[in-house]
Amino acid sequence: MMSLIILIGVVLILVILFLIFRVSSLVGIAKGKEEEKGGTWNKVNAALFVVFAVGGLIWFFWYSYAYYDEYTLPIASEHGLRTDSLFWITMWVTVVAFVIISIVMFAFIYQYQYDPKRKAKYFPDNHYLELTWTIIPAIVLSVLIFTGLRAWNDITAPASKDAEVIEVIGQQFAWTCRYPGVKDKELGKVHYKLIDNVGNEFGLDLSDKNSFDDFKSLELHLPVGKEILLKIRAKDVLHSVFLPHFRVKMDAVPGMPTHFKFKVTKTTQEMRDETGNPNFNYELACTEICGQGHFSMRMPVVVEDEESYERWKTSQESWLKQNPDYLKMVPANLKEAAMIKAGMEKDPGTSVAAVKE
Ligand SMILES: [Cu+2]
Repeated sequence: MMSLIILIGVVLILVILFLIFRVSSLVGIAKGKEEEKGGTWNKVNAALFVVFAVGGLIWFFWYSYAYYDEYTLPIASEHGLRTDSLFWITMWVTVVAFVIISIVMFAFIYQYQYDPKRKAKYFPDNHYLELTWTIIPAIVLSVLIFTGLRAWNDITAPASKDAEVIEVIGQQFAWTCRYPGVKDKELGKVHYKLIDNVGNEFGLDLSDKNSFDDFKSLELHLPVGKEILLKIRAKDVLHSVFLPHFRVKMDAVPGMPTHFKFKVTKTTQEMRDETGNPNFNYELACTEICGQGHFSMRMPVVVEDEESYERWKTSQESWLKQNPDYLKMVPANLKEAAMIKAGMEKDPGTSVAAVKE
């Protein structure tokens, strides 16, 4: 209701301003002031344009410099250095173009303000001028695009064999991670039809023996200095994995798995020391508006040295151990292997045969 009243107020003020403008110009015409078009107001307007240009440029440079830390984040990945340098090259090229165009544009506005004594000059075309403003931007843009493409090809090249594979799954409104487990280091197969609302949130296929030691995590743990391959999928709508400090951004698309490989260069602790913020934490945020709870879709990220990372992985319980009911979905001949791999303590009273029931 309040916003409606404000809207009506704004519309009324605009109507009043328009009417005042109309009335004053009609009065001007009635008084026969037409010939005064080139009078003081033109000079004032031209001067105001120059003031705007100079003030705007000063404000632009001051803001860019003073708030630099607010709109840039420290980098903690290998490819991030490359994409950031590409970003800044593009930025400088566009800033130079922006400044030149702004100065020329406003200088022309001032220079060619209305003058009753001046006659417009007819200037059909100039091939040199046209070639210049076509070829120079074409070369600059081609260089920018091709260096960018080369970087993108390297970033999206297949991950090496010993990359650490981790799966990230998006759903309204949370992220879940699945690790391949310490015994086989391979993610088990999944199928969307196996997803249920009781426990099998991954759609884990328990006839695949790689799935026995997979474990779930609500925190993304990453080893520093090692190649990581994030396998990304979504269960409902579009989401997007965004790890701003690692310059990683990849959509999570239902029905179309995506991935991103990268190497983190600083542990959480190193970043805390660098930023001087003892509470600093990396985060994974959803960067695709995915519904009402989108804002809450974030996950803490912990980057540690490889030793602590391996220790953390070993301390995690396998998904199968946490959901022992699903043992019945394991084929009979694999049950024993499954229990050993999942780290399930065998009850002295229950033999493997009993579990088979
Ligand atoms: Cu989302």
